[in-house]
Amino acid sequence: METIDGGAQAAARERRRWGRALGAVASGAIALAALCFLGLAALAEFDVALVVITAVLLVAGALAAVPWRPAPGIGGLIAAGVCLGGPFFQPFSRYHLTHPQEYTPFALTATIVVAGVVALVTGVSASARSTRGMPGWTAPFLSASGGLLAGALLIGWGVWTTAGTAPVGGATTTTLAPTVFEPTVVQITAGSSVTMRDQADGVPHVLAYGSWDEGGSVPSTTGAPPLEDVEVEDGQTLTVGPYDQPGTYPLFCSIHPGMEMTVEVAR
Ligand SMILES: [Cu+2]
Repeated sequence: METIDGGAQAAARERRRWGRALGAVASGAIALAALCFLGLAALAEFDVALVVITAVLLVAGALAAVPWRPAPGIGGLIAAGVCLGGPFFQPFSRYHLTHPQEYTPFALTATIVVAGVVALVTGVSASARSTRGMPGWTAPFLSASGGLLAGALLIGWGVWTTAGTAPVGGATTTTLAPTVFEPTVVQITAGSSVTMRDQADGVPHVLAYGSWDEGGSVPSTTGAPPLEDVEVEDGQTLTVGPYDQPGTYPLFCSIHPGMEMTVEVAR
């Protein structure tokens, strides 16, 4: 009897040991996701929702490292809800995952998704401890996740550098994507107007003359049609014009840092 009990105890110790190791992996993945959310928050001028998500993830990450059997699983589930809920329910996350042209938010969002999957799988299995030793899939799964993320970041980087930042000229219409105008330069002739179409992704924009570089100060726009804090959302189309005076008019969205464009009016 004694040897059987001793064996059972050793097996239980072994399960606790690898359970904690996987919990530590989950905790690290959640901390990485929290860091990425902090980066997104910084890009959005510390948007309250993103700061709150960062805080929730820090708590979940700490929880995953607690040596109490259900803790890593709970931490992993919270992290998965936050990290994977975005791409499924937030048009903003989906947009960034499919637009590596805006590389920083793309890289942060892609890392969040992979970290969320890793946290879920490792956290839940750390709590389940259903095998005697560390599950055999652990190493291949972690390498595959790392490889997938590295591949996505590399391909995205390639798209970013080749698609480049060169503005597309010649358009008289621009689209309002979540954080950018597409294209960023609109060329028209004097007397015509500019059409701005919201992408209907649930992200509102507030448009005015000015640019982020100039701290939002309004440049001289004498002769330009008025545009002062005009809100556009839900697929609305806004026509600004006509522009009667030739010139270059900088325009920006006052709630999305870096979102700016110019209207070039030729004779
Ligand atoms: Cu905007």
